[in-house]
Amino acid sequence: METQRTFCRFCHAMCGIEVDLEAGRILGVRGDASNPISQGYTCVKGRALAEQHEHPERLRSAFRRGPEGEFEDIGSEQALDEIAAKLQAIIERDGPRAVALYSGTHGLFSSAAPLLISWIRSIGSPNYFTPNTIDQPSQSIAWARHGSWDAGVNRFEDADVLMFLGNNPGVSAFSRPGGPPYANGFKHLRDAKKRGLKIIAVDPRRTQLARIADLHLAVRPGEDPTLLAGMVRVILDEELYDREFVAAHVEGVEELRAAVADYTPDYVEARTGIAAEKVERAARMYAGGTRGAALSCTGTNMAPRPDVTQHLVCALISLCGRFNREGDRVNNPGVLHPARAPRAEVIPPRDLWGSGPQSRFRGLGHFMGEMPINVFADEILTPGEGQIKALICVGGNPAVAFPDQRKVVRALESLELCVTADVKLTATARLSDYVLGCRLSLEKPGFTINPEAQWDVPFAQYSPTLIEPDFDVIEEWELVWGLAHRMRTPLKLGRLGELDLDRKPTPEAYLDFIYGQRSRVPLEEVRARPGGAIFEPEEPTRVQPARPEHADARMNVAPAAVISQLREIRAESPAHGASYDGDPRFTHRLISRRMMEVYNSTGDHLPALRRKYPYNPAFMNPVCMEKLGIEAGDVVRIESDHDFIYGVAERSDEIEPGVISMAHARGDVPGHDGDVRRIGSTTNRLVTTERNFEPISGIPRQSAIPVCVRPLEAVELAALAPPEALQGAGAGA
Ligand SMILES: Nc1nc2c(c(=O)[nH]1)N[C@H]1C(S)=C(S)[C@@H](COP(=O)(O)OP(=O)(O)OC[C@H]3O[C@@H](n4cnc5c(=O)[nH]c(N)nc54)[C@H](O)[C@@H]3O)O[C@H]1N2
Ligand SMILES: Nc1nc2c(c(=O)[nH]1)N[C@H]1C(S)=C(S)[C@@H](COP(=O)(O)OP(=O)(O)OC[C@H]3O[C@@H](n4cnc5c(=O)[nH]c(N)nc54)[C@H](O)[C@@H]3O)O[C@H]1N2
Ligand code: SF4
Ligand SMILES: [Mo]
Repeated sequence: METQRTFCRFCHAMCGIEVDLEAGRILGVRGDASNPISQGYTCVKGRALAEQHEHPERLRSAFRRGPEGEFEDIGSEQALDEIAAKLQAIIERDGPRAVALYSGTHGLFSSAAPLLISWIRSIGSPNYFTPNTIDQPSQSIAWARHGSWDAGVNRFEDADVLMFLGNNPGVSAFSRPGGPPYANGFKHLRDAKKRGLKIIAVDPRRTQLARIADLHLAVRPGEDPTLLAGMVRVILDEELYDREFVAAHVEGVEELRAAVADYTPDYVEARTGIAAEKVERAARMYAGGTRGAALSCTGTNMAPRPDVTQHLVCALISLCGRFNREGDRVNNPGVLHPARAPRAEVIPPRDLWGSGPQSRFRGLGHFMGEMPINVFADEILTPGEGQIKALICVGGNPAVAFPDQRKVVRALESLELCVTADVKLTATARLSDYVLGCRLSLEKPGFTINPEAQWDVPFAQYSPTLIEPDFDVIEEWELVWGLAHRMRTPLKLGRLGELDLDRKPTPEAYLDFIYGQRSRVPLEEVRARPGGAIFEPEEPTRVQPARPEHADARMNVAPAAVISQLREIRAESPAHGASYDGDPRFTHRLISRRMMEVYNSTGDHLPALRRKYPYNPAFMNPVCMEKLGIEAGDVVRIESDHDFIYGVAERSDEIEPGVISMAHARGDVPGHDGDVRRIGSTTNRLVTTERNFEPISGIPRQSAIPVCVRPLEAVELAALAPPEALQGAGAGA
């Protein structure tokens, strides 16, 4: 047996781990206590790496689906030959726009990410999709419209106050700039509290974070814009902002003051459900700190009007001047990223959208170089010039993760060619014509480039290939290279140059090409330090002074579009928040959440991760359950104004009556409704892409969804599925 130090790649956090290996098998996984970020932490998913790598349902080759839906093993080389020929024929017949690419979470995490974009651009198709447009697109919109600061927001290490909206880092291992590092973030938060950090948590749910917060604001789902407008009003009225910083770098304060003037304590309380006194206390606590950011993640970004919420978060940061200043130490000047010496200067507001390729639907078009997922299904289903006929899906699972599930499934079924590169036969893979099995984390080399920006220290780690599989699985970049090689599509990567289409690089040479040309520290130095190391530059990097030509640049806290949205929201009655859009049918709001045991849909088939909840529970307040006459474990029907799903009720006193809290991307296609107790269902069936979406990114309302809920009648239960199917809780999807 040998022990190797590597890092977990089940999720984006990349905790340091030690793996015991014997003859290509994983005997044990432990946290690496010497890793300065994760400090020995692992979660239940990381400890399931052995199961994930060795699961009997893993894809161990490439398959072609036959006419009866059966999958035939044809091996990856033949699969690539056939796929390339089919793509070529479709492009010749219908033009490049007929080909689309979806790079899901595991496409984006993989070293293939830049290659995937290069390939679809090279073909000449604008149909490049990623989860970015259904995750937190309002982050980029708000910072672009508001303007930003080259040296970034205050570092987590220095913060004395942090306000989190719709973020639960202890479970998601995720946060935003200014928040804790991803890996073991909850411990970093608890340590920071010991040194005096104050935490404000804004979440309808009493989360793990809310329980350690100094102030928990249990906002009514979707009412964050009103809450934030109320807080900004207090900060401006009481002159709690950083007047010196604002005078030098911020404009629009008077317009913003006028727009939030009507967000009076009474109005805010009536609408958000938070006592006026508590809103004031939160504003004073946040503004009373000296360093530390406000940050908002998926909860707020999926609820209605994320563009406004996110803008007000930017305004809370700029009004209080929570940016790194000239001379401040830059703790992480980049390791695998290029060296950077940021400046204490404003990056002025700019438009990042509106000029790229257009979609045929809803006035939407390219956003940050991507086609919005909002239009994905319609672009496939609607005949005419530009219709998508072929899809390559890498490390993603649209059949359960995309809004409007029923339409997305119809779209996937209707494709002329659907290719999925994954590690298991997912709901999406089963609808595909070709499925290519991919290498899992320990079967490929890698660097910790993805989480580097969230680390306050210049740490980096490399892992070689630890297990060489004896079956036919490929890396994601090999899929792209294999198609480009056959189709002769150039792979041009800007300053990195062009990848040779005739000589396939080795896995290590590929990493050198992608990361090695611009990293501050040569890859060889990182490779030479098993377990990783902190790579301090000889001289500490400091924030540089502003360039004179930037002296007049200002961030804008009052862009016209935001001001008019603030007026629109204020014109609604205060009862709006409480009455679920004024529609008496909808008695509850369903909010999104992450579960520790799965990563979106990844891991839902692994026995160790299914032990606690094989399905995704519909968490409800006991008062609601009593009113409905249901017990934990009963199946309920949850209905929005668009569609319905079945859910398995679970008791939770973390949420108020009137709220249902449920994860997304579980279950399977609608035909599997009868399996709800075994595999769960996806909340995405409740979401429509045609209403309640943001105008620039198209992100639809994926949290704070107005719904009604009722128990199933005995006859419905019987019609849904034979009782034994509902009871079976065996492993595997
Ligand atoms: N274990 C695990 N980790 C994950 C994932 C996973 O599936 N499982 N997914 C990964 C992905 S893709 C992402 S993008 C990140 C996301 O990371 P986070 O954004 O931290 O995700 P959550 O843990 O769901 O936290 C969102 C919180 O928002 C709250 N919320 C819901 N609606 C509202 C609202 O209207 N207002 C406010 N203020 N709060 C609201 C929810 O109750 C929840 O606690 O996590 C990543 N990490
Ligand atoms: N209603 C609602 N909808 C949402 C959200 C929400 O909160 N509410 N969250 C949204 C967010 S933030 C996101 S990011 C998206 C996620 O959307 P997707 O990325 O489409 O969904 P995942 O389930 O993360 O898909 C990852 C896939 O990668 C596979 N995989 C795992 N490891 C590997 C690997 O090493 N290689 C390859 N090739 N494949 C691998 C898994 O089996 C899985 O099928 O969902 C979005 N949808
Ligand atoms: S938090 Fe993410 S990286 Fe860390 S052990 Fe869990 S799954 Fe792995
Ligand atoms: Mo995400």
